[in-house]
Amino acid sequence: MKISRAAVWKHVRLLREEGYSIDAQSRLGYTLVSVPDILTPAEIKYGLKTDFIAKEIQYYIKTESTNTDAANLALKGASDGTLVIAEEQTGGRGRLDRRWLSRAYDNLLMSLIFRPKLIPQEVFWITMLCSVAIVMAIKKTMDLKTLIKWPNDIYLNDKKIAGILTELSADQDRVNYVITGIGLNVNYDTNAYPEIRDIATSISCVTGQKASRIGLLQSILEEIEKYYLMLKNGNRAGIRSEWIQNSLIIGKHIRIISADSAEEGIADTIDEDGSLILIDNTGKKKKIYCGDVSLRMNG
Ligand code: BT5
Repeated sequence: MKISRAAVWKHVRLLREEGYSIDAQSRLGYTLVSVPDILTPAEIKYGLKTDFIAKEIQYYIKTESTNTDAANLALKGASDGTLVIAEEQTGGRGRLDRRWLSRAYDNLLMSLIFRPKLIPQEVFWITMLCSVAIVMAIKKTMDLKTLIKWPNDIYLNDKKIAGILTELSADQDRVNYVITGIGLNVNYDTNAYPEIRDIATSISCVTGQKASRIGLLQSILEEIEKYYLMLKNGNRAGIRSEWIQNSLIIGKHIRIISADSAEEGIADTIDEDGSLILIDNTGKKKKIYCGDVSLRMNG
């Protein structure tokens, strides 16, 4: 392909503006020295080994909430596996309209659109498989052991490193789409937000080094595809067993707090319907549905 020197120079200048470091030597040409840790669709797709997860990507430098964007895209017919990702959110949210805090370019802020053949009561499987996928990806790429805190958090060294927010649109007996939002602290600095300093952590907080977000993101997407295929193929037991093996709470004394009650006991297991089985102080088994409960560890 013929391309003029001026055109090459223009592209190099644009890449430099995006953060790519490019050396120029007369007569030898240009050398790519380093790529920035940005989450553009081209960077995400380069080397990504998935068939349908993140084949479609919507990227924002700044947006209100990737979950809201993903819901809007899903309404317009976006396909199963579409990824929405942002460098910064102005209205990142958790459950019950709690806030999700993240400085621009530090962390992973993303939402995936799923179109599973599930009834609304089975949607917890999506949260469950995404939790397992995140744990596996952090282990593979960072060699760090994280644990899942029912129903929707990932912990590292007893502090929260990731939160998952699953939202859905459904008729009575059929899911139209599921949006799973993931906030994962990669290079979050504990001084960034005093209000979560004591409860939050990140990869870099633990390793003492800045981590590359793109490699971790690709691994998460690949693991999500793997476990989503397990769900599609009917291997729910496989997902549940990985979840149980990587649980922070099973066997521990916990307290479950909801708007109008509190229950205490030992977390026994997670049932096939997504509920938590609690053995209370009298030895009686109780089923706890996730709804809007908070879970505290009593040691
Ligand atoms: C969650 O809610 O943990 C789900 C968070 C999901 C965030 C993602 S980011 C991409 C997508 N777009 C969105 O708008 N949301 C999703 P919940 O269990 O309600 O926990 C919220 C609580 O976690 C807050 O009240 C804080 O105490 C704490 N928190 C906030 N930011 C945090 C952070 N960066 N790291 C750890 N904890 C945090």
